Amino acid sequence: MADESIFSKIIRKEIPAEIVYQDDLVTAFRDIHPLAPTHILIVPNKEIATVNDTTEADEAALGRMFTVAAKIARQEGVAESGYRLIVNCGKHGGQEVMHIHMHLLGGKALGPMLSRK
Ligand code: DGP
Repeated sequence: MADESIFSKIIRKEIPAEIVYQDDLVTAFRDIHPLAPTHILIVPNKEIATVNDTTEADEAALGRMFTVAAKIARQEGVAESGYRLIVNCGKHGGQEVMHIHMHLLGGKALGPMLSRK
């Protein structure tokens, strides 16, 4: 598949990534350009391009992304100090990879969600 996402190749372990969790619905791996001490991407195993492309059939995987986020936050030792979950969508959302992914960021105080500058 020529237009398959890079994340699908990571899920199938065809290209390297530090996978921290995988089950039948989702995969989580460390971001290649971390923006915080903990920066992990949680993705559905099924390739869904953006939040706009989700359907009710995807709810199990999308819900699993949250419970896995909580599990990984505990695993990484950031559950108590807190962390941020971000899902970018489309051009104005700053989405670069067209395969839905949840960023889990933590390990330092992240500051305000958006700059007012
Ligand atoms: P976004 O801007 O929300 O689409 O974030 C895409 C993120 O994906 C970005 O933080 C960098 C990360 N990323 C892109 N390509 C790769 C890759 O090949 N491996 C890993 N581990 N992360 C990647």
